[in-house]
Amino acid sequence: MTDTQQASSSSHSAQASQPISPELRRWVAEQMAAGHSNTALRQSMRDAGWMQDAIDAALGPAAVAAAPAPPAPAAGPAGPPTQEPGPPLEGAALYVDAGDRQVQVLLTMKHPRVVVFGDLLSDEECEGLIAGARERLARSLTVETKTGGEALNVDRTSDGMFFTRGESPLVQRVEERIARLLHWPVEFGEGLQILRYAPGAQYRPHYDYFDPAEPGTPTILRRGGQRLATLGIYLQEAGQGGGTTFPDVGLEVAPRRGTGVFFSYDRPDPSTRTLHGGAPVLAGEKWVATKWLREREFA
Ligand code: PD2
Ligand code: ZN
Repeated sequence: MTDTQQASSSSHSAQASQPISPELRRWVAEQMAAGHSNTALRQSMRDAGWMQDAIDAALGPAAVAAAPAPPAPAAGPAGPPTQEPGPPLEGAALYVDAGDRQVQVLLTMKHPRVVVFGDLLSDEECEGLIAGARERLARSLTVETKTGGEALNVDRTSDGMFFTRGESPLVQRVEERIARLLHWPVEFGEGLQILRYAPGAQYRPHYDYFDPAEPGTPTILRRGGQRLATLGIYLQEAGQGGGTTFPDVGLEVAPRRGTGVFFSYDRPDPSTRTLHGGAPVLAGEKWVATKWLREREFA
């Protein structure tokens, strides 16, 4: 697998004779339109169990010629998107320029790809986001990949809300800073989500990408494509507990106010080691903002 959404092996199972369904043709056209390479798509299909003749039929010269051209990259404040969201970290930088702020680099990890940022938001910005969200909180839902809808989830006991992108000067400023920091256009991000965890609340370990094997995922992906990366920013520290955990690698990030934890996943697969959770809050209240970055414009 490469940087593409996986061709679901459940909907396109490997057989002796593999007809190219309209659904597969659509998937190929969407992936090409999103700018994924022919080589990457071939690897995705191989990984999903397709045989070479079916891959050639789906991705040969005739199919490629019939597909729409990839769109011109969107020019956001961070410039055109690169392959993956993420900060430039060459030369073991201590700070990353986020436009209106020099953000500290506190920790980097390669696999999973994790970066912890210090001083990403000021105390006033954290308080402003909490104040704007407080009256709009509701028990958190999670996106249901089984149906493409949303549902209450016992694994997630926080309250939450979403700001619309750019809905206030503060939200806009924070989003522009994130776009510069991670070199990913504002338009490719979901609205900022705010979560509040009361004592005992937690978010059990999960992946943030949409599981390609689930039947509701194609519906979800129509709006902006796959999630590629997550940035969580702590707005208020719990008195105790509430760290962000990465169980595959034994990492726990302390939820210090103004600090951000970024992680990216170049494929929607557990091999990215991006299983992560919000540890139970043991005392006080934890508030966190989450920004998810998509493959394409999230309109
Ligand atoms: O609140 C957190 O620490 C947390 C942990 C894991 C939030 C999310 N995931 C999320 O919003 O996806
Ligand atoms: Zn998560």
